[in-house]
Amino acid sequence: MMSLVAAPMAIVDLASTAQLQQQAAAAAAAAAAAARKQAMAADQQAAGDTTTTMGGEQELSCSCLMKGVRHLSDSGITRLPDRYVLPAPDRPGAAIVSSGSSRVKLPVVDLASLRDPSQRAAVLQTLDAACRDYGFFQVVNHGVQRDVTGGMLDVARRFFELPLAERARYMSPDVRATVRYGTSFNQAKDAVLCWRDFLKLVCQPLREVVPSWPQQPADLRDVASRYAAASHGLFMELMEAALEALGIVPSTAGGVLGELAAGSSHMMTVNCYPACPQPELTLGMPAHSDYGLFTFVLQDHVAGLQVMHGGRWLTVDPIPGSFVVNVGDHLEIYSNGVYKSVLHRVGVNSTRPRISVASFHSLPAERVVGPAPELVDEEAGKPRRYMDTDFATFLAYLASADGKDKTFLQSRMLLL
Ligand SMILES: O=C(O)CCC(=O)C(=O)O
Repeated sequence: MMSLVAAPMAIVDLASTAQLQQQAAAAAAAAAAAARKQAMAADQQAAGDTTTTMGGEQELSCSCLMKGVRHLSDSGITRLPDRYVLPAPDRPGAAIVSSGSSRVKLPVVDLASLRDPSQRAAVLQTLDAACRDYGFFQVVNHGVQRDVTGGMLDVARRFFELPLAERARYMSPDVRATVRYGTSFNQAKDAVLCWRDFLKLVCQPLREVVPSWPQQPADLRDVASRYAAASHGLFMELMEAALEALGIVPSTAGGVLGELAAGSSHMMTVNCYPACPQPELTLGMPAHSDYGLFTFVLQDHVAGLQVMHGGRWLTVDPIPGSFVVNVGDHLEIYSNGVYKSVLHRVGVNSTRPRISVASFHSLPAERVVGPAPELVDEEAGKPRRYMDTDFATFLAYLASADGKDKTFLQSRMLLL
């Protein structure tokens, strides 16, 4: 038992240790800030940007903005540049905070239970209800090792810490490039920029594309390819479960699953949302739905993802080590509207950077997707609700005027 004399000594020791730690931390932070400034100056020189520091933050050049938000955040800006300020009706209303009434615990799909024949039916019901109602759920007990998920988040964070000149090697205007580094949502078109930098990696066929992925950090290819393989495995398992829940008979389901096993489309977006000086005025990503069948999101412990439900934006409470999974446009179309591809967006905050990894899984790009014949029956009051679609239709939609006032999914709906 500790004596009464020893206790105050211990407190004094702890207090002084804390002071020393604070001093050491302050010195380390000052050194890191100086190093960052030096690295930024080198970056600016490398990229030929001499206007950045001359006119203050409101006069940031366009080329500087296109260097992304990590670059801006590192420069220590205290006011959001105008190009990031959303019109008042589109603003998130409030910065993402760590707790609050609009936080949501999404339905949870336990994969260990799904794999247990005695519990499978109950889990299928949970999955089915989640896809019909929220279009979103969290997957736990999935069996993907922590070193794979944690390793992916860690290598993602280290990628965005690389000097800009290294990251910029992967900038490309080609949306079909197997590797693409960029900023905002669609930087060529966005009238207002988003507070996000990203690295997009095409993941299919994995062995063929990995050699084109970034060489730095040195373990990125190994870690990200192990993660991509695990994500694809889970996708196949959840697709099989979703088809079963929809009542699509195994022979037909075998057809779609067989097609997916033979070749699918799989793209991974690694997102970086640095701390933002005025998070209430902007978004990390605007409201959108996803194009494919299912999207898997791996996020760190910082909240940011918001889901539209019942006319309100709800912030998803992250469950460490889990995946947030959402129904994409293709699955809404294939299920003839039974499952919902729901709008979601990303809010940012002023203190904590956030990393997420979104994996988009679907059928091959050239495959035409329409409602499953099993789910269309005019006489039973289940008319076909969507036109067939493929990637070319999607690209045509992006280039058309339709994109201004309709989502892609709305543009594929049949008027009944
Ligand atoms: O960062 C997130 O949580 C979501 C990312 C997302 O919606 C996307 O990449 O499409």
